[in-house]
Amino acid sequence: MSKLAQYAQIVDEAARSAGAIPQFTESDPLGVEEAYAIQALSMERRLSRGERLVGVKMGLTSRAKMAQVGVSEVIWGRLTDAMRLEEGGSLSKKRFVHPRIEPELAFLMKRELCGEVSPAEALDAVEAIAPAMEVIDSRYRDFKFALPDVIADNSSSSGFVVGNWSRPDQDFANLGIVLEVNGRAVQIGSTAAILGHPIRSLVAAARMTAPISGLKAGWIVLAGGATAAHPLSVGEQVRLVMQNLGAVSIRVAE
Ligand code: OOG
Ligand code: MG
Repeated sequence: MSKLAQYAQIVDEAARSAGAIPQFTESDPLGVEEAYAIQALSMERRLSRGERLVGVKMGLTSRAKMAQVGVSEVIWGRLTDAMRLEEGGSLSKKRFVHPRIEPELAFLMKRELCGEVSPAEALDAVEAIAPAMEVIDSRYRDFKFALPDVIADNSSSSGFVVGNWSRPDQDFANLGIVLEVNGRAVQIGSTAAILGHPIRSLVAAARMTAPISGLKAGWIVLAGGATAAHPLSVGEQVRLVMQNLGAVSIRVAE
């Protein structure tokens, strides 16, 4: 087995067993391209077990997120059907190492989008938008990583929940965001925190996924956390309220 395939097996098994691993970069100064190759190989393992690719997540598209994890490059990862959580449902905390949740805006793609595109072209490829939350769970000890580590680990993605879809022909440049836990606001922000306008995240997604032929019709694209992420505890009821777009919620079970 090649080194990259071995690393892919390590992150994949860490995700399946919810066991923390040391950072690869502690012993091996991986490059970004190698890291994306590991991500692709670990995703192949999931797909060979029957999971289906349903979209991508963008990461570190806001200053709050960059500051929280100490990495300041935009990254992306893959979403599968098995990662999708039911709106209003619950997640089982023991399936994760140290899960956090963050408010996101989701795009539903009407058609393919690949390579260098303008914000107007990106918007034209969107079928709908929705409030969403992503559950991130770095497989690295203490949630600490360097850029290649987090990319290899599917950019920490481990779950997502999407609310009701709305038409994209409305102004979503600066929508208010409140992330509530048990009815109390824990994070407050705006969609403007996402690269100044969330559509810029979709433009970046089209460019960065060009090596896999870009975004496909029917895919979901998460634009990236607009605020810092909230660490989850058992018993919490988490709800995101997004101005004009509605709310989405999830409960944290044992
Ligand atoms: C990396 C993933 C970042 C986002 O929305 O910015 C991300 C992490 O924070 O562990 O999903
Ligand atoms: Mg995220």
